[in-house]
Amino acid sequence: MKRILVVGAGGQIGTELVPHLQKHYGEDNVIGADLKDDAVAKIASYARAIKLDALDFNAFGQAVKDHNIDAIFNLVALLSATGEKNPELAWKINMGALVNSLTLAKEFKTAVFTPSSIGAFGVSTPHDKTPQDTVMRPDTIYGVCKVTGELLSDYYFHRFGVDARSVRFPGIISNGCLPGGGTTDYAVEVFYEILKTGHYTCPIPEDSYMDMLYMPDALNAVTQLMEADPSKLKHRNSFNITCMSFCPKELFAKIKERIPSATFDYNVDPVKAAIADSWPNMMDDSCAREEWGWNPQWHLDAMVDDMLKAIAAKLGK
Ligand code: AKB
Repeated sequence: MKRILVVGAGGQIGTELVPHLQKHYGEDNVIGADLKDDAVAKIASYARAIKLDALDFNAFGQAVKDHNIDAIFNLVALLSATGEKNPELAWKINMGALVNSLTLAKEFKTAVFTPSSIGAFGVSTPHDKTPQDTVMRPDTIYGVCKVTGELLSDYYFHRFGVDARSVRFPGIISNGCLPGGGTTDYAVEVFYEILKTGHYTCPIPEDSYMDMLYMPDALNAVTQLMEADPSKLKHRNSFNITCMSFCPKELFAKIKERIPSATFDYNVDPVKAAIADSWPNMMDDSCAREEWGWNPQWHLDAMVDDMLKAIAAKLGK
């Protein structure tokens, strides 16, 4: 992998994935693309940047051709909670970018990485030690897109030999760019609110468990999987990966240990609560560990310490 195009590069994952890929593959070999002018301007401050609508097949194809791309990282997505507000738009954007990525990968013989998610699971999935291969009947349009994307990516691999690989990301906690429109966003928002105001009102029920991952582990997962020996991969789209599982009450207790004056209450959003309830409590990620050496490092205490330090510095506290 030498020439990489990251589409949807201005979001939570892309903002940190582009510099991570630059470190691995060289600054000039990574191009960050986004639809929005302000995102493109931001990416241009640390990487090669282009304005691109990933739903515009011809423009996307031209970019792959012009830059001699051999790996597409497709991060374009409307997340779970936003998707429920406009399911048709979520399908159009999430599937449009994926279908274009796979079609171009077939045409230009590139690899493709598209994240799947814990959102691919639903209420009928076993919630504890959720197996790699299990019932997948999601209850959100986001999840429907993720399951379809997994199936389509495996189809393109088996039918056309497209090197498509993917992970099922849990909630990703990070201190770069804020997430937006997800169900797991509370686990990022809380750090900003506590450091800004000392108080956080949580939209997720206090005892709702979800898998979580700190950004440095998420970034390593992407490069580790894309560099993995293909002969060792029994699965491709997509691997369960996780590191932590906690509920709001447990995360807030960890923050309060460090900031005793912090206060928390709940104003539960029924849409987000139902989504959180339908997702796994803790996935079994043994296939990722066995097939490509997944071994996350950032557990709850270390993550909380690092988030508080980084966000306090960012806010000038
Ligand atoms: C969301 O909450 O929608 C995302 C996800 C877990 O895929 N963060």
